Amino acid sequence: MKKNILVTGAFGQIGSELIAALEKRSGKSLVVAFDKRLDPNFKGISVIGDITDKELLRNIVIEHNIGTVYHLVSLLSAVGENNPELAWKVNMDGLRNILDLAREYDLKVFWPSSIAAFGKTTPRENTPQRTVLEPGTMYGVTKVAGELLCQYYFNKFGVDVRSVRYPGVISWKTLPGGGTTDYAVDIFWKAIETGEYVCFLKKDTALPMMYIDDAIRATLEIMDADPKKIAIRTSYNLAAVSFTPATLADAIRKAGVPLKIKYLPDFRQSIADSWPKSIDDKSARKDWKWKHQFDLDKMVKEMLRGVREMRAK
Ligand code: AKB
Repeated sequence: MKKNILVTGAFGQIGSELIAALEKRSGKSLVVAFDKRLDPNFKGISVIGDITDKELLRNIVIEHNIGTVYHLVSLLSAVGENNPELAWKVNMDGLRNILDLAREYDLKVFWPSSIAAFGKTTPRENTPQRTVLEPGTMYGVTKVAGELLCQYYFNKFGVDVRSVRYPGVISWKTLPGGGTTDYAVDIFWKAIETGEYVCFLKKDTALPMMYIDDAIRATLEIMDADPKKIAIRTSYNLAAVSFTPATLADAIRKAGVPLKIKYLPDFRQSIADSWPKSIDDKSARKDWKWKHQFDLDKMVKEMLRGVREMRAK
């Protein structure tokens, strides 16, 4: 019998759009959504619970005949710094539960790492796939530990777990929750609502970013790839565009939206300063043919259209 799909962190920024994409193409496979809170607009099967509750997850796997898990639950960089203990618990215990169940029930797993796995000692321009990993945030620590855990479960137990290091993901349907790259989403809402934005990063802080459609496609493509092509079982570097707040503000103005911007950096500045400015993702491009489709102008156009559509609802 065809096995079903579980998405954890289902109603978050990436989960909500991944579920829609999976439902579109999954044929007869059911997609089961797992999160800590219900989305009242979600029409499919959902289970509400705590990712650290392994027996609950086991019951879902058995009851819903799960064969694949997209494990997206995570506390992001900024919220993680406000509660490092919880970040460790949710991010590490959650991943460990999923990997243990994958081993027991032969599940295929996707788990995202992040540019947060890098730190101050990493080369910041065109950051290579294999390089120094000394993150300065608890979120980053859980990403490095998580990458190694994934590789360990693959080597030791044959768990087919695949991963990419997401850059900042830009989307309009669901807001991101508590990251350092969130400014690049907030700015679109403020530009349209008030024409003014106060940015929590300095104007010249370059960070790697990606439009949500590219992030979802990368996620599906790495999971569809022939296992023989997945040479990296920690996590693949993944890139699309890199820009600063000032460049993004210019691109929004160029698209016809007047925008005044002020810069008031807060604690997130030092997180951003420890991350790469740009990423070398040639391994992903070579191994499973990754190719981004959204450059800065195309992304800005889509974001402005999407935010306007949401506001009209
Ligand atoms: C964050 O800013 O914490 C995330 C990430 C880059 O992983 N968006």
